Amino acid sequence: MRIHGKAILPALAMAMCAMTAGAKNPIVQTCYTTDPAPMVHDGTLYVYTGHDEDGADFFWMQEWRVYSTTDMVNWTDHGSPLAIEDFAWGDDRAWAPQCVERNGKFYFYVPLHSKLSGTMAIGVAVGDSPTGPFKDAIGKPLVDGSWDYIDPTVFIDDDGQAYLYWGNPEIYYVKLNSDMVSFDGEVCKIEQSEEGFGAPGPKVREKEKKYRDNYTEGPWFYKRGGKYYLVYAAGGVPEHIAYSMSDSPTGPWKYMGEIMPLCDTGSFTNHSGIADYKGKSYFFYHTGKLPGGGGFARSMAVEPFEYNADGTIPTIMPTEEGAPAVGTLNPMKRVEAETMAWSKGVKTESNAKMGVYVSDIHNGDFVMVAKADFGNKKPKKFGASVASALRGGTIEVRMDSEDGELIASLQVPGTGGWEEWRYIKTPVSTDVTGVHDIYFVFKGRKGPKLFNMDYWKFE
Ligand code: FUB
Repeated sequence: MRIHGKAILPALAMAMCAMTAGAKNPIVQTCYTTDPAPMVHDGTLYVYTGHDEDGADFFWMQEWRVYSTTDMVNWTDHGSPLAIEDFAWGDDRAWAPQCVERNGKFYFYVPLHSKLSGTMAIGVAVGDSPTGPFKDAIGKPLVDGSWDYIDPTVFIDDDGQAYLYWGNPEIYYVKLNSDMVSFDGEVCKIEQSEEGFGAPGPKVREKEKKYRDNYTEGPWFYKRGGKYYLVYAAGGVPEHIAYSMSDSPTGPWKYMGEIMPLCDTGSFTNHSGIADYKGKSYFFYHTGKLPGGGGFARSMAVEPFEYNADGTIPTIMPTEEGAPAVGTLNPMKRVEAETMAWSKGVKTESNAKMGVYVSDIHNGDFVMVAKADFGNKKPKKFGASVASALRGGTIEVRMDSEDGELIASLQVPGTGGWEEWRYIKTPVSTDVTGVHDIYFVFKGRKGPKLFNMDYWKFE
């Protein structure tokens, strides 16, 4: 690097890289992740997402995925614990999900195309852990029979009453029974009005009239400080995010304005979810910003924000930086390779025995974890669980940037199969202390897949 013809000292260049490293948007680089729905449970923030297929020309989505973090910068890929084939009555369009916990069970609400009605429906799966496994809770749709029936959002009020809202372009709700998988009575439709949502309902809108806004889809329903919030995609396509507030869980609603205005994100949809975690508030949404991304190749992103003193939500703009760290990662214990703050080139796969692991590793790819806190440990060894059906390669362990100081170099041999795992160790060449971003830079023959990586640790 040169400024005014003078070379900046390599150490300073490295320090600058270290300052700018960390997490970035989009949160996940190994596949496209859509329609993020956050849930905090037991000190961990989980996000449930859809999954746009590579090269898709529509929302031909097959599965839902789960990611988690405890520091907002390193995200663990839990794979896909729920897919279309888990619903015998569904055949297409694994769209925007939400998962909530009640009495130790996790209820995963999803829209999908119904074989029964030939339109969209909402199903509910249940599991004993936030990452599943999940199974269809009732063997049939919870609601079925309309193309409007997408994008479920669920909130359990302080009195124990749970509400399920959903819909595009109408807004519907039911009061769920305490079993979370049934409801009594009819599906209710919210009467949209200019006061409530910026425009009257889609059937009575005047074509030529310019309204303040209009509800489109993707509701996110929650309560804070005694007020109810309905955050949603608005304005038709392309979508921005707006919200309404109410003193009661079923309205009347008051339109409160835009949260995330129309921006150049490369995606004509947007879809939001909001959660408080470790004393801060976070706004999740999606963009088309991952390389190769677009309207049918979307990726979740996150922005920290603070509510205004009166409980209203400020304008939130998409950024590349995303959320700052609210914790560190312990590199001295086993860390799953699929826990990462950023990566280049790699994918993840999973199987029943190993769970999720990093795959598609080629020469020049890397995985980075942010804020690894070595304290004063000065580890002597670095080890990783790896598998290769071909000739393997090398894991270069570098500090603070992709070409930062090399602290270990692990030679990965062919192990006899892509799922023939071996744990291999190598010495650490430097005394490493303090907090660092760690880059695992993969090297080997140019062209072929090198190896898979399941977990790593410093000893
Ligand atoms: O991801 C498919 C659909 O696109 C969702 O259900 C909508 O909210 C929009 O994001």
